[in-house]
Amino acid sequence: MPSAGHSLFIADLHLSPALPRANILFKQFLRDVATRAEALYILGDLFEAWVGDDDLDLPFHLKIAQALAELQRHGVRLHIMHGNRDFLLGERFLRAAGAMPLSDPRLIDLHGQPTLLAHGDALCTDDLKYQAFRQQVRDPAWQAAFLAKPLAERRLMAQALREQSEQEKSGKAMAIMDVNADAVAEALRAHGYPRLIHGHTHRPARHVHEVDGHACERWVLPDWYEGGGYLRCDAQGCAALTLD
Ligand code: LP5
Ligand code: MN
Repeated sequence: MPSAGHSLFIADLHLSPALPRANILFKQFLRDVATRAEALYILGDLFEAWVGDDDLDLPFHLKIAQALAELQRHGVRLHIMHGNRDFLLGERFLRAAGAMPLSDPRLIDLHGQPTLLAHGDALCTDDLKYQAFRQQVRDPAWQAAFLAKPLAERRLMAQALREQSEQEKSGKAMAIMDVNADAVAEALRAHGYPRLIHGHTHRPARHVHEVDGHACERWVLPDWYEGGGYLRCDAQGCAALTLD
């Protein structure tokens, strides 16, 4: 039975002390919009970079976790998925935020409609250099070795990596950094032709993919660099909304 409430989806907020505007918008969104929902799904890249849960001691990070934890008082379920910037978000952060982890991809029943949730980076299969990098940093042994380094060193490594990433992106064609149509079709086929919601590419849109005779909706969430936006879904369907 579809429920009467609604759910919200956001991704790619890239929160950091260097971008106070997104942080202000996010706090307003949590207070004025998210508190009315049944559930809030954060589909990756809540943070610009996350180098380990010991960085929760930074007041900027702690305040975000506390603002998220407020949702529990309003009965809003909170689900968080890793992005390529914050794949090291761990149990300590989730506990502080009162959030449940979401694997990537994850199929859910969204108000009666099967819906596949993903960050989106794994669908960018044409970006071979990124996929090789992703495989390396998602390896538990690599993560344990990285997390064993002092916090200050991890922050410097993340900064160096961000600079390298920006440099490499400027030499990559836009098409390479978008999702691959075959990867999308394969994911939809493997999960029974659901609706798909993802972020990462920062190209907000509603697409329809015809896969094996099934018309599947694909919603791409916006980033929060220039204003924010979210997807609102209920039993009738989804709608993309912007914030000022
Ligand atoms: O994030 P976005 O959209 O700008 O770019 C992504 C891909 N880049 C990344 C890297 C992140 O931006 C940085 C994440 C910081 C996380 C901090 C915790 C872990 C620290 C680990 C320290 C080693 O995901 C980019 C894609 C783009 O999306 C579009 O899909 O193209 O991919 C790249 O640019 C990756 C490069 O092509 C390959 C990088 C090889 C790096 C080799 C290791 C270098 C280590 C340097 C540190 C000393
Ligand atoms: Mn991303």
